[in-house]
Amino acid sequence: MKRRSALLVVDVQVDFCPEGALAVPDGDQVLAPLNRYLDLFSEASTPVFASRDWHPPASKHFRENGGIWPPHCIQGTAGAAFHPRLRFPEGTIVVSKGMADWDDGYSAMAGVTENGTPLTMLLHRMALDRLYVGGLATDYCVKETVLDALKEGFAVTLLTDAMRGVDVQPGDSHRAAKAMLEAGAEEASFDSVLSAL
Ligand code: VGL
Ligand code: ZN
Repeated sequence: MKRRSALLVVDVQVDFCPEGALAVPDGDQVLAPLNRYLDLFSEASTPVFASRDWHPPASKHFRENGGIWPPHCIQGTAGAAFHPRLRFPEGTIVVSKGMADWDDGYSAMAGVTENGTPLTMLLHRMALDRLYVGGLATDYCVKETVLDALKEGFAVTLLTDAMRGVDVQPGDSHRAAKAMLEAGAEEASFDSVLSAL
């Protein structure tokens, strides 16, 4: 059966790019390949979702409250904005996550739209069952999003050239990619996506 696809761009926000509050090494390197994918998918009328880390000013996710991260992506701040060089098409659906002070919010599947609709529910309602996923960071939000999506029965294709990891421990991103593939994700290049659409 042919699957109905969506593109999910995970957390490409100012704070995760160089000079941001929680900069992912080479995080801005995802911009060019993602823009290429965004053009391709919007030309094919594929729905586009953009998740964002959207934390309250005090969160147990942050170091000062027992978490492991410096404060980042605080709701409404400049650092929480999508990177200005990302060209989201009109109609892109924004999904916010990590909004409660007890919530790490790593998985975009647990995020909600501006109307409060959970992403998973919306994907089912739109009859979308394959997700193409890229963004930041490979070893946290991309990984948790992909593992959740696979558990929920979605097919997932990793846009490997359009993601980067934090690598708190060297090799974390590599291990994350391996875990996602072992859980059933597929990998794609620009050309393979082009012929699959
Ligand atoms: C993320 C660390 C903390 C991510 C979010 O988007 O991968 N990583 N918060
Ligand atoms: Zn976060």
